[in-house]
Parts: sequence; structure tokens; C-alpha cells
Amino acid sequence: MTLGITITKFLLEEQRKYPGSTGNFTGLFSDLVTAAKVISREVNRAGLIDILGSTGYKNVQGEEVQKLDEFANRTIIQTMEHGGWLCSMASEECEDIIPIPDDYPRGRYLLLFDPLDGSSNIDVNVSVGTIFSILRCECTDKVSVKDFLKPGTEQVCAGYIVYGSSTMLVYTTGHGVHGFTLDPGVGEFLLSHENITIPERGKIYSINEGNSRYWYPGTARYIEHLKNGNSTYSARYVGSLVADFHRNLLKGGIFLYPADRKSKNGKLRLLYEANPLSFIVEQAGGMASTGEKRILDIVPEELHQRVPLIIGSKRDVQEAERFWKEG
Ligand code: P6P
Repeated sequence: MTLGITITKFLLEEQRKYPGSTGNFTGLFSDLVTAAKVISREVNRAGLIDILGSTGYKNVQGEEVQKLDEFANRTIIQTMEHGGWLCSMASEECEDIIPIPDDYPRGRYLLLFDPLDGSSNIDVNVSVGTIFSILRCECTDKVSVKDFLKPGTEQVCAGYIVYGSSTMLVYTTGHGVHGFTLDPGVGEFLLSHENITIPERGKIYSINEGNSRYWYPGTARYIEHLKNGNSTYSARYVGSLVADFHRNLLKGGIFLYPADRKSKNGKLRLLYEANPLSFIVEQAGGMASTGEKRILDIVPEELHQRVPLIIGSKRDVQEAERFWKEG
């Protein structure tokens, strides 16, 4: 494909490769792109309007809900609910699944999303992101939570939008990973990174070393190995999953939010953080693991289930697994 083409044209070209396709997925994705543009506009002027700071509410995770979190959540729900593409949605900000209003048509897809990940960074102008995952819905009658509890291998699409020095949308449908950069002047996402692949081994490791007192021996020995082993690694940790993941995807490296004595199942969420990023990294030639098993093989038990996440360059993740298992 020609670099610089719009994401809409890219989607239509992709759709033409599958004669039987109905165009529903393209319609769904186009609405998601619209939501991304609206969120990007607000994120990029957060310092200028009274949307900074907290709402004073706490979300289902018990975390302070930043006004931009709430705005992003509302924008995605209101943009996606009337198109007739979805039969339900699930959000990090909502305890229960989000039904499609009765007077709107229903489709055959489920959308799961973290509307604004890294929200604690909003007020200090550090990159934040939206993460999304799309499943087919086999539901015939009323949709329930169990329709969402599918292993990551069943995702039909996964992606994220990173609101950084530029706004980028990166996604996969199982046919490679493609990146689009928003041109605010035109109001279009333009193809800037076709067929992204992650280097087999990187030189960057990303982990919150403030948690080192809680680490299990395998983690402690692995990080020690990176610091004092034969290779020289740099520590890079933004504290915003999408920003850390995106940098490592393009440059190579490993991100770890492992299980430790404080967080027995890690901190990050399986369905709308770990699964979508794991689909992307595997499509880019990388790997994603709990330390013991492939993330995409996990059969979820709860909507907001946490999971340990070790993700990035294949050789780095394999090495981290070896230390973890020895530990
Ligand atoms: P910690 C942000 O709150 C987040 O969910 C991810 O974006 C990020 O990777 C992680 O938590 C940071 O957590 O415990 O290192 O501050």
C-alpha cells in the first residue's frame, strides 16, 4: 500500500481482499476512528479547558476517574452504540457490560476497551492511550458477560491509539500490524507504518523498579541480569502502558508488569489491555507471556481479571521466562 493513504482507503483495500465480507467490520472500525479523533482533540487541549483534574468519582477499579477518562469513555460508547455493528460493549470504566439501547440496531461484534489508559499521567502531559479489542458475538438471544470471556486467540481485531507527540492508531486483524498517524490539519489518520515488526531482541527494559521489594526471585534475577549481564540495556518506563508498549514495539525491548508479592496476578487487565497488545505483538513477531504461559491462550473467568504481563521482543520474553521458571 502507498504510505500516506487514509485509514479509510486502507480498510476498503483490505476489505476487497475478502469478497464475502459484508462491510460491517469496516463500518465498525470507521466509527472507532471517529471516536479516536474526538478523544485526540480533547487530550491535546486538556491544558486549555477545564477538563483536567479529577471528577471526584472512583471507577470499578477503585481508581480516581479523571475527567478525560470519563470523556473518552462516554465518547466511545456514544459513537459506537448506534451504528448497528455491535451487540454489546465492555469498558475498564464500567463494572458491567454496556448494552446497546433497545431502539438501536444490533450487530455481530463485541467491543472491549480501556478508554484512556495511563490516566494518572494526564495532568502532567505524558502520553496516554486507548486500547481496544473486537470479538465476534455468537450470542443468539440476550448478551451476557460470558460472551466476552473468550481467549485472546478469538480476537478478530486489536489496536490502540497513543496520544503522544503525535496521535497514532496501530491495529491488527491478523494480517500484520499497521500504524497510522493523525494529520490534525486534514483530520485524517494516514498510513505511516505498514507491516510493523518488532526486533527479535531489544536493548530496552520497562518495569516499575519501585516494586522491586515485592519481586519474586525470578524477576529480581532477570532484571539484575539485564543490568549486569553481557548486554547493555536501557531502562525506559513512562508508567503509561500504551506509551511503553508502542516504543518497545518500534524499537525492540521488553515490558514487564509481573506477578509479585503485592500483586499476585499483576496489575494489568486481561481482556482490554493484555489480550489486544498480545495479539499485536505476536502479529509483529514478538511474544507475550504471564511468565509461564502464552497470554492469548488464557480462558478468562472475569471481565476485569488481572494478569501478569511480560511482552515484547521474542528473545527477551523467552529469556525472562527462563529466569521466571528457574526462580
Ligand atoms: P505502576 C496506568 O495506570 C497503568 O494502568 C498502565 O498504563 C501502566 O503501565 C501501569 O498502570 C503503571 O503502573 O504501578 O507502575 O504505576
